[in-house]
Amino acid sequence: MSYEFILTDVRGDGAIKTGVITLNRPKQLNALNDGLMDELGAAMQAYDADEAIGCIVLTGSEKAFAAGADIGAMSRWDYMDVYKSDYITRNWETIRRIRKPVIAAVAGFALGGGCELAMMCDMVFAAETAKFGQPEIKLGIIPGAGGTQRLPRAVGKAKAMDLALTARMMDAAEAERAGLVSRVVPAAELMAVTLAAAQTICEHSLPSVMMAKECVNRAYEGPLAEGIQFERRMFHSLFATEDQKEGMDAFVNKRKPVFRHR
Ligand code: DAK
Repeated sequence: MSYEFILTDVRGDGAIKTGVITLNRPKQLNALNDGLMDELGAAMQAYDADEAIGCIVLTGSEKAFAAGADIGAMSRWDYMDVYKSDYITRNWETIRRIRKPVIAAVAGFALGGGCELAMMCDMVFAAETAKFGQPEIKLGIIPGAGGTQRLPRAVGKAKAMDLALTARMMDAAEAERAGLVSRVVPAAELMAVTLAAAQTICEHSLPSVMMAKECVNRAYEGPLAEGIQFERRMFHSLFATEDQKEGMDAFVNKRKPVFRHR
């Protein structure tokens, strides 16, 4: 399938591989317009449905992961335009329905909707050049794709307020200290490190990977007691898989497991 605003590529040398999606509107610093978000959702869903894919990596350019929602397009819309078209919910939230792990590999700007898109992914790996921010307040709006909710959960109220109210940017080191980012690496190593982590994930049993993702997201999105109960049910259910028998038998017999992702 060919796309106008993104590039897709399959990477890895194992039986299960990584689907890479690269945002590709370089002249606009990957500003996220409706067409791009439709394509991103379609590409994510295609990888999610592909049995040969175990992990998805979402990345941008050296200069920008994404500099936000497309301000030029938004500047023409009024209340009824965004309300009636269900702006954001309609296509941005496709990524939240993806069941395989999604890693954001961020270099350069991740601002506004770009920062929100990174936060919708399961992990953020950052180049030392990465800059995160929610500068919507400068445009007379507020974060509208989950930023006011996910940012405080990731970095705490103090920093979330600071970023959303002053519009300042946070560099990669600060983002890692604050808990938004899992790893910071030199820009030249970003894709290699991210693809290596993705490959490691691909080698694990896919059902347990998917259930671990679902459980961690419960912790992030719901109350503790419900999350613990959900995790316990998922944990019990993994004893019904062939991969649990294989993984434990391999450990006991000191050999490498051969997962069949069942
Ligand atoms: N949209 C459209 N074009 C953008 C853009 C954006 N967000 N960001 C950059 N560009 C374009 C610039 O206009 C410029 O285009 P030309 O002039 O060359 O045609 C080109 O990309 C290069 O940008 P600069 O020349 O500005 O590059 P610099 O290196 O000087 O500056 C910058 C880089 C990232 C600091 C600067 O471009 C910048 O401040 N960009 C805007 C960042 C921003 O404000 N982002 C937040 C966007 S608002 C909602 C839900 C969600 C949202 C809204 C509503 N609802 C539910 C209703 C989300 C909103 C946002 O994300």
